[in-house]
Amino acid sequence: MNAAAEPLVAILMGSDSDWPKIKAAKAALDEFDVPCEVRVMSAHRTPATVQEYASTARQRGLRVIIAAAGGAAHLAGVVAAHTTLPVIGLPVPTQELGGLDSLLSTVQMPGDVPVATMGVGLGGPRNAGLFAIEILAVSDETLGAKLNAFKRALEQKISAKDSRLQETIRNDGNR
Ligand code: RP5
Repeated sequence: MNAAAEPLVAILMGSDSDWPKIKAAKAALDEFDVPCEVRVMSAHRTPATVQEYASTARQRGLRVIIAAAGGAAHLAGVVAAHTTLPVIGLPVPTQELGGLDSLLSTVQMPGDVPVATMGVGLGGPRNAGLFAIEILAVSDETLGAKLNAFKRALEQKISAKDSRLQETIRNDGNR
């Protein structure tokens, strides 16, 4: 897979003001060479565009949709209402209520319309990208192997941090 190929993942956001806060989702997809498209559309400001996009997404070859929004964050839910593709909800932090508003509006879906909601804050966007990759990897062995390598590298990274911390604690104790 590569970025020039037809997109398998869509990253949608309610406003371009969301982009700086969520672009780690695309960085994760790029890291794994998963082609994606990035669009701004709003459940409230451009509802017809959202309906058209979501209801034709599967036939256009998309496999997973990440939907990010802040405040009264209904984008992921509305997208999920119009598609059978898996939808990953990404609540965007807000100045007013810190993102709790976005989180609750995204996660509290009624039964029969699932949205897999990520956390608010730094980890959420990256996890949205990685979760999309994990969904694709269910039927893609190459991607599965890349995820295994990623997990091994993560293990090594944290183990190195642990060794460094032990060293720091020993040195502190010797002072
Ligand atoms: C939401 O309203 C968007 O997802 C964004 O997080 C928030 C504010 O949008 P702007 O007023 O910055 O365009 O729909």
